[in-house]
Amino acid sequence: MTIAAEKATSLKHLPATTSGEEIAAALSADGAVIVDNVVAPAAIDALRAELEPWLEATAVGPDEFSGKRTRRTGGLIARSPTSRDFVMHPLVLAACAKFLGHATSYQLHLTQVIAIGPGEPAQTIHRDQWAFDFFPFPKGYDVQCNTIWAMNDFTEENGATRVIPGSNHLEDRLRFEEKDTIPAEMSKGSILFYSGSVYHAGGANRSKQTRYGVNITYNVSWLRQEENQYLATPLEIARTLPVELLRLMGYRLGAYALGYVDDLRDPIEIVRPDLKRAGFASLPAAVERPRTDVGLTSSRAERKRSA
Ligand SMILES: O=C(O)CCC(=O)C(=O)O
Ligand SMILES: [Fe+2]
Repeated sequence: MTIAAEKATSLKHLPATTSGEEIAAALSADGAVIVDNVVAPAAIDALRAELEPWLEATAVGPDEFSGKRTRRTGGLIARSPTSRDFVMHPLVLAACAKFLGHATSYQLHLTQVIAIGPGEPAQTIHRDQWAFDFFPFPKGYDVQCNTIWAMNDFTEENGATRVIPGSNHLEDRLRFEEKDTIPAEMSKGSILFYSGSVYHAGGANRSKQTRYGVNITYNVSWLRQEENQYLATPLEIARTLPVELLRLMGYRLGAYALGYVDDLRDPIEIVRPDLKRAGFASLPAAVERPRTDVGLTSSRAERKRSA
């Protein structure tokens, strides 16, 4: 398939003063949007300084998709206190809350510095939601809200993420080539937001410098997390974290009962026994009034109309 006739020539940019609503609207429309200069370069430098020993110790990828000249350093919450401010950035959380608002809640999916080394070829163009065993989610039901923070300027030459704007509306399992994509060029401290449904890839690094991006992604909390947050952050560190961050990491019930511990206990109790409460919260409204707006329970005629 070729989409050359409709190919977008640029990605939408929003200022740092934008809102979660505007980001979510752009994500629904195009599957990707850049928010410029969300943090000052000094904030990125602080993150980089904390992570430097870990970045240096990380091996290159084991396969072509991970990138044999690319280093992926995860476990950021345990390894870098500064990273927690990135994970919890209010603008990002506002965008996630809106974009994934059709689910009861969302959670942290993974944290990873992606350092694409010189000479790395372009990654295969993909949808991140293929990680869920290629499940064909209904069109319009997005399960991921993703960020890549530029740790240095992203340029076409150094491997800026390649995106196909609008491809979130296309069929699943399509194959594309680099010429179908555009580079998400942005300055250090800016964020590329992209959905799990948009086709994209890490770019080829044809420069002499490594391209550093912090990939922090979020998903609806009825799905499994890509990075195991419970094991990536030791319990002794988890006990020191703010409750909102723990909740985001998955120490919560996803929807009504997902992830409970032994006698229907909320997992937050294991980390913070002081937060113990009796039983589950009351049944969420969704249980009493099944949803009909996601295309799963609607009649064939309704599905046809909305297609
Ligand atoms: O590093 C990038 O720019 C994107 C990488 C990516 O899309 C992935 O690894 O899933
Ligand atoms: Fe990806």
